[in-house]
Amino acid sequence: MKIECIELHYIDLPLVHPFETSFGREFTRPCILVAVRADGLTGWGECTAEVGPWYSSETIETAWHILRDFLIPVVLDLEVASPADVVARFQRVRGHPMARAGLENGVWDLLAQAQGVSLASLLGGRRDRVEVGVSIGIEPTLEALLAWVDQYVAEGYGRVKLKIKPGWDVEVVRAVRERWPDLPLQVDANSAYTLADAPVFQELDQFDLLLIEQPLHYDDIVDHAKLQAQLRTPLCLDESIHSPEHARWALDIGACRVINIKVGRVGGLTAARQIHDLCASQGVPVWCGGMLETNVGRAANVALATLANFALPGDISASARYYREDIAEPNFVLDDGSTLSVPSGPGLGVRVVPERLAAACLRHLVRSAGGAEE
Ligand code: SMG
Ligand code: MG
Repeated sequence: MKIECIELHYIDLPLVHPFETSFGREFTRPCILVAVRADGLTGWGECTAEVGPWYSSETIETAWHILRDFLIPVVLDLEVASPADVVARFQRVRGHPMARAGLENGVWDLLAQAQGVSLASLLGGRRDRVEVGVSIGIEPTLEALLAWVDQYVAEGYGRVKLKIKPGWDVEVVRAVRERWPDLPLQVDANSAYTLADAPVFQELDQFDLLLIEQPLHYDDIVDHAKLQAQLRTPLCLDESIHSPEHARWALDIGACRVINIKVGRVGGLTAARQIHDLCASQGVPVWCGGMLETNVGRAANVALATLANFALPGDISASARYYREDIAEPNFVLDDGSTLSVPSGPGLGVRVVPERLAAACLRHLVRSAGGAEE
């Protein structure tokens, strides 16, 4: 099919509850939704770049620029039979994985719809339910955090991730562990520590955590390898893994024993699946990370997590945990066994609601083979 039109929608949605990590607190979640049109169908992709370069160096404005000036022009009017056709066109672009992923994933959805299959089955996934957990941000007090853990456990979440930072780590984990001795628990530092903090992680070793996510520098693998050698708990890399090559390098030097795969951070579903396959071949478990996606990005995450080596629960919580009213429907709801059901309809299996999109849209760009319109 020939790509006839591509649209960018810069949207902003208020979060149900502010989300705080070691790098800051967010009240709303702006992002770019990419619509790819051909043969009367529309594929959707979510670009997970944020307003500021805090989690990653990309921002909504850099992604908008890269999409508009470099990625859309090489895909518009292109005859695509497989996502590989788009990936090949993006080869020249270095970096900017979230921008690339937004558009590539829209093409995956489009092709799955055209073939009448779910995105999960186009990716090669076999599951009809995926196991999920919940990621809880840093809270103003320990009591507030414990109340959130209580609530999420009561809702049925079977795995909890706590955000940590210096001053909000060992005692917080101890308190949660004392209250829920058997709860599958993991922590994420978002690069807030250095190798000099190794004693903190040695203390965390006693709490039977599933993993410790990205404790050190956001691009590091060398220090992580040194830290992993001192710990029983598996380290998991998030920020440091930008591509299948980064995954291979990290595994080669023993920088981690688990990888968090985020479709945006690694540059799209094709690369995400390659990292999954690489890890599977080495017996390294992976899980699907989250970026507070709308139902568009969430549906892509759910589809990805149907692949066999997604062996740990993902940060893919139910829609209601994020937004009062999502941009797309139906919502994902938490089912028994801390799972989400995998949509079986064509493509992503969610429908963007035009009125909601219009209400949330801050900026819009349309590019078609026939001409341009901002
Ligand atoms: O989508 O439930 C979610 C959030 C999961 O904690 C989460 N993501 O580093 O893994 C991570 C953070 C990054 C969030 S910054 C928007
Ligand atoms: Mg993380």
